[in-house]
Amino acid sequence: MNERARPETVGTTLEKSAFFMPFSMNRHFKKAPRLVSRAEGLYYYAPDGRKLIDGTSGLWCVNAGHCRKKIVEAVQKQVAALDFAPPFQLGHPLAFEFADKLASIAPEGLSKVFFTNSGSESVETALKLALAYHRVRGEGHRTRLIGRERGYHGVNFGGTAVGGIAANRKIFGALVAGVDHLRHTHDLARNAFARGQPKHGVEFAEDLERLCALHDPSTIAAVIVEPVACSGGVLVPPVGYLERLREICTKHGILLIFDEVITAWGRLGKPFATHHFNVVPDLITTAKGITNATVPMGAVFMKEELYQAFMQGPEKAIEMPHGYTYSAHPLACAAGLATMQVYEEEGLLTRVADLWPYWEEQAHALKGLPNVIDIRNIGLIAAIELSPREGAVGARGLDAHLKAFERGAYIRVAADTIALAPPLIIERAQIDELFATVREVLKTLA
Ligand code: PXG
Repeated sequence: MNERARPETVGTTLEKSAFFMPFSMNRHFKKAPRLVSRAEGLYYYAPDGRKLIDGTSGLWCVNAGHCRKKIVEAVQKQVAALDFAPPFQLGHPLAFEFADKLASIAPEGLSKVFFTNSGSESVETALKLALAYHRVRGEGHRTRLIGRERGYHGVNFGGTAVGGIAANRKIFGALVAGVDHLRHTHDLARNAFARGQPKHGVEFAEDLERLCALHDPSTIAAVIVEPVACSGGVLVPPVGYLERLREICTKHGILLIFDEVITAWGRLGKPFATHHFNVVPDLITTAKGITNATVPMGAVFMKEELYQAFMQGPEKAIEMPHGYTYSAHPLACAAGLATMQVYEEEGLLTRVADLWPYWEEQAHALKGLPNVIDIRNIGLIAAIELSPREGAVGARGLDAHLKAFERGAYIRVAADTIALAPPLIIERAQIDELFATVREVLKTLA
C-alpha cells in the first residue's frame, strides 16, 4: 500500500503520491509542495497555520470569499435531504428554482438555462447548442466554429479546439475539424499601461470579416470569445471591439457566444460582463462563481428564440440529446441558490463598481518597478506583464508565483503576466496588503 500523504508528512511522502496533478509541474511540486488545508474569507491557511491572501479567488471562482457559512449550511442541509436525483426525465424542485433565479439575474433575453458541471462543459454545451440550433432550423451547413488566439475555453475537445493558447493545444493532435481563430487583441506598442479598455484596436474585429470571406459566412455556426480574455494574460477588449463583433455576427447570421466563466458574477461590477459592455451575445457560458466554487457547477444561458427553436416537433421527443449525469445536481443547486443570496445580501454583484478606481490606482502604482512592461485592469482584475527572460518565456512569471507564495500571497501567472482577481469582498486595506506583497516580489525578482 502507498504511504498516505498527510499534511504533517509532506515533503517526505508526496513524491510517491498517486495524484497526477492537473496543469501543474508534478515533479517540481511534489519535491517542494505548497499546500493549503483551510480557508476563510480572503485567506488560505497552510497546514502549518501560515496565512496566505487569496489574490485570484482560487482559480477566479470564489467570488464571495471562502467557506461562507450560508453556503456551507445550505449544502449540508441538502446532502442530508436529497443527495442525488437523475436530471433526465426526472426533476427536483431546486433545479427549476435555481434556473429561474439565474434567468432573473442574467442579461435580458437570455432567459433559458442549461446546467453543466464546469466551465469546460459549459463551452462544449454552448458549441453543441449552436450547431444543433442551426441544424434544427434547416441551416445544417453552418458547421464551423470560430475562436480567438489567446482565448481559453476549458480543456475538453471543442474548448481546446476553439481555444488559442498554443501550449494547451499543441500536444493534442488535430482536435476538432472546421475551427478557425480570430487574431488576438493584445497590442503593447499602442496600448501599454492603458487603464480599463484600451483605445486602439477596434479594427481587430474586422478579422472576423476576413474569416467570413475565407470560409463563406454561411458555413459558420458560432464565434466564441471571452469578453475579457483572462487565462491568456488578461486582454481587455479595445473600445468598440465587442460591439463590432456583434454587428458582424448579426449581419451574417452567426451566433455570438460570450464565455463568461470568469467575468460573470460581479467581477466587472455588474452581474455579467455582458451588462458591463452592453453588448448582448446569443449564448453565455458560466461556471465558477455560480456556486462560489463550493460545489462544481456550470450553466449556459441562451436567448429565448434558441430555446424555442428546439421546442418544435412531437412533444414526446427529446429535444436536446445532451446533458450530464450531474446536470442540476441537488448539492450544486443548493449551493448556487445560497450563493446568489449572499451575492444579493452583500451587494457583491455590483460592489466592484466602488472598488474599481482604488484597485486601478494601486495596480498602476506598480509602474516603474523592474521588468514591468505593461499593467492592465478592468473591474476587479489586474495584470502585470513582465518582460520575459532571454530564451526562457514564463520563467520570471513562475518565480513571481513561487516568491509570492513564500511571502504570503497566492497569485496566478500566465507565462510572464501576473493576474490578480481577489474575492469581491476585499476591503481597501487588503488590496493594499496584496499589492504590497506583489511589490516586494517584483523588487526582488531577478
Ligand atoms: N472558459 C473560461 C473563460 C475559463 O476561464 C473555462 C472555460 C473552463 O472552466 P473549468 O471549470 O472547466 O476549468 C475557464 C477556466 C487561470 C485559470 O489561472 C483559469 C481557468 C481555469 C484554471 C486556471 O487562468 N479558467
